[in-house]
Amino acid sequence: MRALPLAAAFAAGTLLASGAALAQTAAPAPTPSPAAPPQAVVIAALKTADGAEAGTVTGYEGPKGMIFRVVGKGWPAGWHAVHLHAVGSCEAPGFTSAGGHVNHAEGARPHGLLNKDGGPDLGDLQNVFAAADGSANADVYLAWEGLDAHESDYVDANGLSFVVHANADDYVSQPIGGAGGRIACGVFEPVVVTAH
Ligand SMILES: [Cu+2]
Repeated sequence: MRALPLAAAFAAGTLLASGAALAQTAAPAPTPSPAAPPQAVVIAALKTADGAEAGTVTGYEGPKGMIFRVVGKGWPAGWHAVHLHAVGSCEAPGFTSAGGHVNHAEGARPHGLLNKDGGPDLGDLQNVFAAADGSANADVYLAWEGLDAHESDYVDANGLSFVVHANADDYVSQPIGGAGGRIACGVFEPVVVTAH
């Protein structure tokens, strides 16, 4: 539910208060309504190189960045790099059709969340750990602060993919932090909000 504009909410509250005063009754203390849950804006279904389901990634947008909720299954145990890749295409087995990390020819940045020479690029995210049973659960955050681009650059004509790598990202080395091969991939689709 969309929040009321502040002025409208204030006016409604004033009317309620004056009505209660006219009726000479004790108005119950207003109960704060719970904050609206975040609304997903994009979702990707992950698949492995052999076509098996590998979980989902759901993106939530905020004013200064995005949370990507990762729910993985069937991943090799241990740490894995996850990145946003620039093309919405996941052709097995190599997933090279997903292209490189989201970045921009103008003002391109080197890879690495811990890179001291101008990183990170626009596809860099935090590593995700998979348990012995292959499950993985994490929220990874993409901050737009200090970046030249924001969400409008992500779902462009080429789309956008989420790629899981074989190894952890060291957050420094080029071009992908030593993350190794691509073991799972999913194309982001917009989440369509249906009216009730
Ligand atoms: Cu990558």
